[in-house]
Amino acid sequence: MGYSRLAVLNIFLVCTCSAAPPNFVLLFADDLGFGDLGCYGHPSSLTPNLDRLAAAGLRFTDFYCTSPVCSPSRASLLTGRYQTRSGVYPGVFYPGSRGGLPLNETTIAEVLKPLGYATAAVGKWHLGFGANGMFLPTRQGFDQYLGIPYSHDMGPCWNLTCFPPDVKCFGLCDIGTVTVPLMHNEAIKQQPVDFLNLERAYSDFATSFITTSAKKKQPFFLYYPSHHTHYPQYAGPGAAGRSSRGPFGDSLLEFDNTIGNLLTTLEKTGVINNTLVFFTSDNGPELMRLSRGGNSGLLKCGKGTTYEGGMREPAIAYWPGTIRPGVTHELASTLDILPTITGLAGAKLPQVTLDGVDITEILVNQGKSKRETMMFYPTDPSEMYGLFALRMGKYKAHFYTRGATHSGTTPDQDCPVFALLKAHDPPLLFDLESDPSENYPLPLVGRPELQDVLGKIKTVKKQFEASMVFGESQISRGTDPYLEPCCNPQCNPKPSCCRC
Ligand code: CSN
Ligand code: MG
Repeated sequence: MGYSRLAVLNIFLVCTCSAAPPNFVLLFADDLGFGDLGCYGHPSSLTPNLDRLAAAGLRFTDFYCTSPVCSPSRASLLTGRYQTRSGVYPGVFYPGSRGGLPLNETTIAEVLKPLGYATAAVGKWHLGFGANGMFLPTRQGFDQYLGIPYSHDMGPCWNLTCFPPDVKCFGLCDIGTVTVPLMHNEAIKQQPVDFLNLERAYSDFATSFITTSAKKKQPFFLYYPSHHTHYPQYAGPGAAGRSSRGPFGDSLLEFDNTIGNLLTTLEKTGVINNTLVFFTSDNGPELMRLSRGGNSGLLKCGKGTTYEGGMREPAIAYWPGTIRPGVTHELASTLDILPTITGLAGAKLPQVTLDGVDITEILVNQGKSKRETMMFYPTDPSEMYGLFALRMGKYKAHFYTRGATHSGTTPDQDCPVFALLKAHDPPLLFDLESDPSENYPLPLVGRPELQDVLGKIKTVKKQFEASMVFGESQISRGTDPYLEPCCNPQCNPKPSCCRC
């Protein structure tokens, strides 16, 4: 009896000690559409490193984020929960926002910390700043942070010049707020940020984090939400003018260069075979920026809408020796990243309602997804309207549709803001396998099998909505100009004096 217990204990020790827990590198593009990468059909994007990940890794065709705008999508990625639960809605956070991702939400970084992981975030946070930086990444499980805490158009963009330095970037930015700051942990390191050298700073920070962790044999989690390819696009000397796709292509190339540096570092430090690299984007392309916006490829509309172009995203998983090269058509979401990382690391799931499922079976065996449905909330979710759309298997039903400012300018009349909120009863039903572009609503008359599908979708919708507990809206808490990050807090007149 005593002997067998010891033997069991011994086997347990051998197993846990011999396999080092895997590292995680989570790469998150901003406003990058389904059609923006060469490996998703774009003819002129230049992304040799993302192409390398896709060729040697697993590429998803049916991968979704949870919101057609930024902050809610990021909240879901880091918590594994729909944004309605955490209260990260409606719309997005601003520099002076009072709210942020609530501190009692558990992020991926907080899941991994108890196991001894080193954690770092670099790039665009956009889950709040708050009084005394109370919502920064360092308060949400990240040991270190280097980045701009929100969108880089949330400040006057007079310092946003492209390379060569005398060429002004395109378009307008928010001129009412402070200039864009670069934060290191909780301190302002530079204001306004020097965009031409920003990517180099990010790359150096991230590669040194990987090198230090690998040398210490400490497992690590690197979260790199890039500003690329959000408007206004910028690129430093390593990428400006080097793609054939113009400023959008240059900005994407600059992100891709950093991905290349990270891969080289993972190789050099000998941890590449024990690291899951995952790439995706926060929401669809900003079509209102014309050729400077991204592209949703064959999908309908883009950012701000609950059509496929707003929320279906490129996604690539790469882990040499563990993930075989291939393409998967399984349904998956940013919601699934937290449970999957938790499972792979052997960590504990947060004791809250999770909306994500573990997709390890898809990653390592190209197996089936446990995910049966995907819910589509608009930028301003409410209990009154509930879900705008629901995908179940290959079918998607739209209960409401609406265009968006961010999706203006394309010839499709359903995309721009002029397409007002429209209720559909019966819902518009699409077969996304035969019609991924949502061009042809299925006729329901005389089609009992489709009536049946719609009945099931309605039942699932009702159950889901009945179980959804809306968190108190964090973005409706509003803004206070005194909360805008200023490196010279007592200066006058604000915000123009915030320069250091
Ligand atoms: S987002 O882009 O933060 O990537 O979603 O930079 O929805 O009003 C969105 N918005 C500024 C933005 C404003 C952004 C909005
Ligand atoms: Mg975005």
